[in-house]
Amino acid sequence: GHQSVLLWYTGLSGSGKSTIANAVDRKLYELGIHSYVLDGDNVRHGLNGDLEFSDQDRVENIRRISEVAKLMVDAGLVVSTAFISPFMTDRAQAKQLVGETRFIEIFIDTPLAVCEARDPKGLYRKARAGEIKHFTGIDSTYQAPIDADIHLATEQLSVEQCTNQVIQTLFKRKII
Ligand code: GGZ
Repeated sequence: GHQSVLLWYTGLSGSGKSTIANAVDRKLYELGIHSYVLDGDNVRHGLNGDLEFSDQDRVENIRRISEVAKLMVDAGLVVSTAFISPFMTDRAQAKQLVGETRFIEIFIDTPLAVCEARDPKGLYRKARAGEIKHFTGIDSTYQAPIDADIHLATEQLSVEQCTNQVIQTLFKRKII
C-alpha cells in the first residue's frame, strides 16, 4: 500500500518539471502505485482554458489545480503537479489545502540562463523579442522556494538521479 500525497513541482519554463514528474510517475506505476500527473498539457487546455499569464490568472490557475489535486489525493492517488507556480503564497495555500503532511514541494532548480539556452519551444526568444509578454523569468516574477522538501540542482544531476532522489524520499518518509 501507499499513502496518498501531492508532489508539487515548481520551477521555470524549460526547467524539467514535466520530464522529472513523468519519470517519477513511471517508477510509481512500476511499483504498482496509482498515480497521476497534472501539467499544462492536461489542465491549461481544458479546465483552465480560460486563463492566460497575468499574475491574476496564474493565481487562479494554481488555485484550481490545488483544488483538483486535493480531490485526487482524497481519492487515494499519489498526485504530481508540474506548473511553474511562481508565487510562494499560492504554493503555501496548496500545502494548507491538502494538509502539510501530504504535501511535498520539489524545486526544479535550473538557472534561467540554462532554461533560456535550451528554449525547447522558442518561447524565451519570443519573450526577449517582446512577442510574448509577462514571461516568467523575463518580465514576470519567479519566487524560488527557500525550504523545499526536495531541491534538485539539475545542472549537476541526470534525470535518472533526480527521479531516484524523489523516489528515495518517498521511501524514507514511508509514503511508499
Ligand atoms: C510562462 C508561459 C507563458 C508565459 C506560455 N510565462 O515551457 P512550457 O511553455 O511548456 O511551460 C510554460 C507554461 C507555463 O504554464 P503554467 O501553468 O505552468 O504557469 S503558471 O504556473 O505560472 O500559471 C510555457 C507556457 O506555459 N507559457 N506563456 N507568459 N510560461
